[in-house]
Amino acid sequence: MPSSDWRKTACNLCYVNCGLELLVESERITKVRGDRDNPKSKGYLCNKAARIPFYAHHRDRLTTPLRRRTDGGFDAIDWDTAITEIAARLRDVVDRHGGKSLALYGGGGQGNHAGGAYATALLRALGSRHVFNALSQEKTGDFWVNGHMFGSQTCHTAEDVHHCDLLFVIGANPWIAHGFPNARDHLNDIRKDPHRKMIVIDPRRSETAERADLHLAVRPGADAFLLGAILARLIQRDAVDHAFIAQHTTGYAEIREALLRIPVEQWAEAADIPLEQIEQCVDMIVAAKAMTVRVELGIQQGVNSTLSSYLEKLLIMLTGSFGRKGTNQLHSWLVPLWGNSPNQRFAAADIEVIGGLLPPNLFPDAVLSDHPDRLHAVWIDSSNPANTASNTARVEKALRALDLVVVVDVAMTETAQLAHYVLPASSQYEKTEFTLFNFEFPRNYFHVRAGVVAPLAGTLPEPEIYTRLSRALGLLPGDNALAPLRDAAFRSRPAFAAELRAFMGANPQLAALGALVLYNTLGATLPDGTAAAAPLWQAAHLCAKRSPQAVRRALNAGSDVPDEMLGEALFDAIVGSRNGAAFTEHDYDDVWSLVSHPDRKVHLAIAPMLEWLGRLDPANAAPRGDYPFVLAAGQRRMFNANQIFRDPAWRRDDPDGALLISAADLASLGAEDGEWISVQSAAGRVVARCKRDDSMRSGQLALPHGYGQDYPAADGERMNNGPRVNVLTESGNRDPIAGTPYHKHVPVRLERLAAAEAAAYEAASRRIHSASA
Ligand SMILES: Nc1nc2c(c(=O)[nH]1)N[C@H]1C(S)=C(S)[C@@H](COP(=O)(O)OP(=O)(O)OC[C@H]3O[C@@H](n4cnc5c(=O)[nH]c(N)nc54)[C@H](O)[C@@H]3O)O[C@H]1N2
Ligand SMILES: Nc1nc2c(c(=O)[nH]1)N[C@H]1C(S)=C(S)[C@@H](COP(=O)(O)OP(=O)(O)OC[C@H]3O[C@@H](n4cnc5c(=O)[nH]c(N)nc54)[C@H](O)[C@@H]3O)O[C@H]1N2
Ligand code: SF4
Ligand SMILES: [Mo]
Repeated sequence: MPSSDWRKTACNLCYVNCGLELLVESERITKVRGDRDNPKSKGYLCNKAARIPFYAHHRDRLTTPLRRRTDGGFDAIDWDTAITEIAARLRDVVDRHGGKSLALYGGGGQGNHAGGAYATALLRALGSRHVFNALSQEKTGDFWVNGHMFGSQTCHTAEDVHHCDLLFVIGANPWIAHGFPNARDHLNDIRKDPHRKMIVIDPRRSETAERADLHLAVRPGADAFLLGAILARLIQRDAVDHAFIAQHTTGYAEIREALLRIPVEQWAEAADIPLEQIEQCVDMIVAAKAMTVRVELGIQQGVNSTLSSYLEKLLIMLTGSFGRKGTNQLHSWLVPLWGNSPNQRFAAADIEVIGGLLPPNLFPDAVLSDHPDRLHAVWIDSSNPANTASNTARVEKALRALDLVVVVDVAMTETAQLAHYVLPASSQYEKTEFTLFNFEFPRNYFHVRAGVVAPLAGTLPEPEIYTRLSRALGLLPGDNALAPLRDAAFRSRPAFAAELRAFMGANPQLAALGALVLYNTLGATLPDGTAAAAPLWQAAHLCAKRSPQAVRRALNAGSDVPDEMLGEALFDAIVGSRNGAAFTEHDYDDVWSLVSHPDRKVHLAIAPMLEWLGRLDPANAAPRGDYPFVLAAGQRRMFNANQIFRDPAWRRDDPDGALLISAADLASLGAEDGEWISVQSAAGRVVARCKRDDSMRSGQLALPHGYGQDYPAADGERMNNGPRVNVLTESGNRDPIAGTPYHKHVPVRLERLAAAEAAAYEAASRRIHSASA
């Protein structure tokens, strides 16, 4: 192999996962460019991707397993010792408290879901299905609504932004956060085309709102009032799509009645939006031929989030903006990223399980309660809950209370610092990876990435970690026992399929560990070292069975590929391509086959939602007295990317993660722009540098997501950089159904600092940034 060349992969910084080419020189990534051959992103790239070398190579990567001492420090241990000891301690917890006392937290971040398949397999083999992850601190309210409307929580709406003539953005900032492919290109195209429009609902004049034809600067947390008022006006003006409603939905009469009860004027006032703007919004909806609605955390982590998700779906359905070119759709899956768990509850924290997931906001309760089903051990992979789950103090208390905490990560996170064992993973550019963020319709894509640089010495890819652990636990047979399967895989796929059926029939106890069996057998035969993609083999077969026409179209497969070989062809296409491949290509009409209700209709009336709507009280829309400001705790900015980067030098601006504040609020505080300010909530206090920002509404503040990481300064001392925003969030400030946090609505008060404290913050900031420069 030449010592320098461009290698194909994908970006791991957000869930769009754009295709990339990385220049690798002497096993280091030195340059990043968009991959024009990637069929989804076609060369697109945003500002963050150029900084990927700061993720891949930095001086705080983990290179050895660590075991915590009683004094809180860590000893380096070898892999065999780590695996043996962890297996013994896991076995002990399961023997004493049962498999259900164990939970998985994480299982994949923005770029890595391969490991999650294996972690889940091990969890199930040990007798638990408890999984906490980031999806259940943002999307489970949406999943719950989808479950009722479409018949399964895995039915998930996609957006045809490319073809819409009205993009309706609610609580999302795609210019900065992306969230759909090639976001900035699409926003620019809409702006330039006089026939295409955009409406944005956001309290802030965000970078996206600036480009909108209509910006509704809603009062923070008042989206349900605003959406309710818009829906009521659509019905009053008889601007709904009666033909669509009659043909494709049930329950219209009931929701019509509920929406007509809304006192529009009062709700508009609660939302702080003039009635004329609501009329203008309805006019634009009526004029549109194809509207696509795009939502994100502004409502999903806003007050009344599940209700707002419901109202958003009603907006789509009542206007018939579904199942046509340029509207919202459902999409197919190669493997669903979450499950369907209607009416299941998790007793230890008394909460509904949605999409098979438990909400991080309830994680401390699940550990600290005295319920007999409480958790005793947690396995954390690709997640940093000590920074990203609500209420840092309670999360840390829960982590300290557990009998066993194991963290698998690439770096020494704030969570890892509280673990009993820390296991160093190879980075996402050192191993095979894929994500299950495949949300496109009518063409949907899948991308298996091979490693582009060698694994850092001392690290292991996750499938290897889970293989070793499963063997140490006596759950997975050794290599010799699997050899006949591997031999069959080298002979032919049909031979492998037959051998596997016989093997699994004879070893029913291995049912949960199918992913590991495939990795250790079929995996050896896959191109470019992509063994970790082996579990997709079964997924490809299932997908080909579910949607044979769509798979045929995506693969361009003619009659020479018989139905029974279509799954193999799909699997080969996916593992064989280094720049991603389409796996389904639907007709727009196929969307109805993706609805799970047996009548293939959208069920509009959801009783708990209509009750909630009836309970909304406009008197509660304004903030509380003790805490007069509303903080959006966790804004996406040009230079943040969850907890993925740790070296502060990656950021080209906003080094301290500033508190954004309007000029009026800054003046009433008597503070200077750039001053260090104390932000106090009911849960805790952080100090941040303030920044005057004229896009903010008065009374609303914003702190960024993705700060608060420790990193060694030049002298080796670990220093924390930027606000640990979840110090301020309360786990109880959450959605009553989904348990998702109301992060966009944290009541806080501000205080100026005494000179000495301000000087200490200033000095620490200088030290961190000069050290990492
Ligand atoms: N740069 C960057 N991009 C990212 C990420 C990142 O860390 N950095 N993370 C990725 C991830 S994991 C996610 S989930 C997405 C999230 O992506 P987004 O949800 O688009 O990003 P946010 O900035 O969290 O919030 C979106 C908008 O909600 C608005 N908002 C605040 N309060 C309210 C309210 O009460 N009502 C309404 N309607 N809007 C409100 C904010 O002003 C903001 O403009 O971004 C992804 N992309
Ligand atoms: N207050 C507030 N809190 C929030 C949010 C907010 O807006 N406000 N946003 C929420 C949202 S939307 C999200 S998605 C979550 C994200 O929060 P988390 O679920 O904690 O996920 P990440 O921040 O992406 O952290 C990824 C972790 O994976 C590690 N990692 C990177 N590569 C690998 C790898 O290859 N293998 C392994 N094993 N580990 C790896 C990184 O070092 C990092 O520790 O945060 C949530 N928390
Ligand atoms: S949009 Fe997301 S995936 Fe694409 S380059 Fe930017 S951060 Fe990476
Ligand atoms: Mo997220």
